[in-house]
Amino acid sequence: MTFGQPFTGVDLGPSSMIEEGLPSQLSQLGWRIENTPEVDFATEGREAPGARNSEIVGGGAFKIAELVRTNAGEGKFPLTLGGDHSISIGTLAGMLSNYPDLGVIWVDAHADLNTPEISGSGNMHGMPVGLCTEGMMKDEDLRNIPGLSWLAEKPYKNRLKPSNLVYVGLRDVDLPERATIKRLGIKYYSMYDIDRLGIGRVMEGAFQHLTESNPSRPIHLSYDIDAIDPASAPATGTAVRGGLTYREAHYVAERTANSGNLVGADIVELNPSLSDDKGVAETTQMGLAVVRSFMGESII
Ligand code: 6HN
Ligand code: MN
Ligand code: MN
Repeated sequence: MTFGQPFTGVDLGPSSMIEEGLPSQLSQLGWRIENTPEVDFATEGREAPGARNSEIVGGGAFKIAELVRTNAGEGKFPLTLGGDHSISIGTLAGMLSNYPDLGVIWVDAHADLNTPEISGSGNMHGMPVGLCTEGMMKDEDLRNIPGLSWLAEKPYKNRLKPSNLVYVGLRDVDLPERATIKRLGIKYYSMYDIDRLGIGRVMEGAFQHLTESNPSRPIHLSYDIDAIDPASAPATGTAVRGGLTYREAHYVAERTANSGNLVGADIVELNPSLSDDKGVAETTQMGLAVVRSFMGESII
């Protein structure tokens, strides 16, 4: 999926990671892998004001939601490789249909909390949280956006509760998103908080927030590779300086795996066409390392 943002090439992220050995690396960790064929997306469609390519993006997200919903429903762990972050409209909806009380850790430089009404860019990779979180969109508004009406119907009507969401890594948040974070009381750890507390205490705080009322709360991790500093992960479309270090990026994933609560995950926004060979190799290896870490790889 590339239609949630302006750059071509982000659809090559999954094949980069797969060609560099993701399946065998996961097998080595003890996972049995069932490879779902690449999702076929439309290439043209209608759009609503404020939501570029909404029919392509929303229609694609629906296909992803169906796959995630059925696989998670069979007790499998859906690992979704992006593609731009609009794919998480589908993963969130699919996970929420199985787990209404789902917790979400959103690791990203950005909050992705826009809606067509408040987005400055109209790019839908900035909207997955905004479209799937309670207190944001009315069903009647969803029904009027080409590609998104399915989100207003069963089994995809469940919304993420704002109190079940934690952000890690924020450093480029639009003004309407800031107001929304405050309005909904969403827990966040920005880069300022990571500097202040250290990544160890940040992740303790994140898990305390998500599990204090329900120790076995199922958790979904949505990991945007642009959360990581461009020094370690340059091949991405909306790079922002001052991000997670190489070790912090691992630790977020490792601590999440150790919780025992993880039931699904996304890795998104690796774009192998946006850097030189060295940058692409570094970013791909970074993505693989992060995935292995949240899928259970440990140092000892
Ligand atoms: N991502 N907040 C900006 C926008 O256009 O809405 C950037 C979004 C980036 C989205 O990185 O997944
Ligand atoms: Mn994102
Ligand atoms: Mn981002």
